Amino acid sequence: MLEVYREAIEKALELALPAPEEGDPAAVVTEAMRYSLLCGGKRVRPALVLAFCELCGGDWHMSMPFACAIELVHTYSLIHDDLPCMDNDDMRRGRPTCHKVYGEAMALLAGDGLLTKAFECALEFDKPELAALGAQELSRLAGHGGMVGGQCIDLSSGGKEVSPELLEVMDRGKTVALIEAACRMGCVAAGRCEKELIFAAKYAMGIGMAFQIRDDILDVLGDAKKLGKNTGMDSARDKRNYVSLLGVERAQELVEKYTAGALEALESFPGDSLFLRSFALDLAGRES
Ligand code: GRG
Repeated sequence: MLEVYREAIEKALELALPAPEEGDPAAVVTEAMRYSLLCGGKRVRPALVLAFCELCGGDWHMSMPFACAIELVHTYSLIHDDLPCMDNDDMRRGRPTCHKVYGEAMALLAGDGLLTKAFECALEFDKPELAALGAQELSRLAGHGGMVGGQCIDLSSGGKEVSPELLEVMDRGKTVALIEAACRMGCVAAGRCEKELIFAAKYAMGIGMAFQIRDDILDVLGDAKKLGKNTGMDSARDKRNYVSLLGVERAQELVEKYTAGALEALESFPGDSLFLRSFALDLAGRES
């Protein structure tokens, strides 16, 4: 199913952000947006939108505007995170980062363009009331109370000792928040109510934390070619993470613990959760 979802997501993203028309004086910003968006991310977050819509009894095709919206926000966050004023990375998704190709100012604009385009996409959802709800979820979780807040803690904590509690707050913002938005927006697309949204958030907490801690492990043990980005970056920047705090073995134990929490959350859904179960298990052992 993941391949079916991924193929549909690629097509929808291409349609959402077509190549600029010839003679467009602002073509370069669209090209920079497309450069980062259409180059083979894992599409974890949009796949979660589609899968949660299906789990809640909806037609997953209908939730595609939400799936595109979440990938647009995710891609903007990667472009901005890679800028010299933030993490200063030169490789992403297997190729030079946006600012390396288009320059810093254009990369900043490309991120802005993707973020604003995301809300245009979300609001194209077929039912206006649910479109507004989905956009609200995305805005709340991507903003200062979610992903932006997590990034703020990340930037302020470089080179400092960080408690496990603060690390969790940071990762809940930086990583879990957007994954939570994806799961909850899938439920919203299917017209589900508060009860399902709460269990979707619980699943997101489990896989989101597991995803981030696995990311910390791969930063130490992973293969840069497979990952499409440089490794060893947290220690090079003197940043604390779960591996520096606990070591690889205990960090992987935490990955398993959070994954078990995600699987437990799925038990509250009457629908077929086989895909989301194996998705959680695959992410817990991912190599890329
Ligand atoms: C700049 C507001 C702002 C936020 C940046 C995305 C992010 C927040 C920081 C990137 C660094 C990082 C380790 C984030 C944690 C989330 C994460 C592991 C992102 C990478 O997501 P993947 O692996 O990437 O799903 P692909 O390329 O596959 O989509």
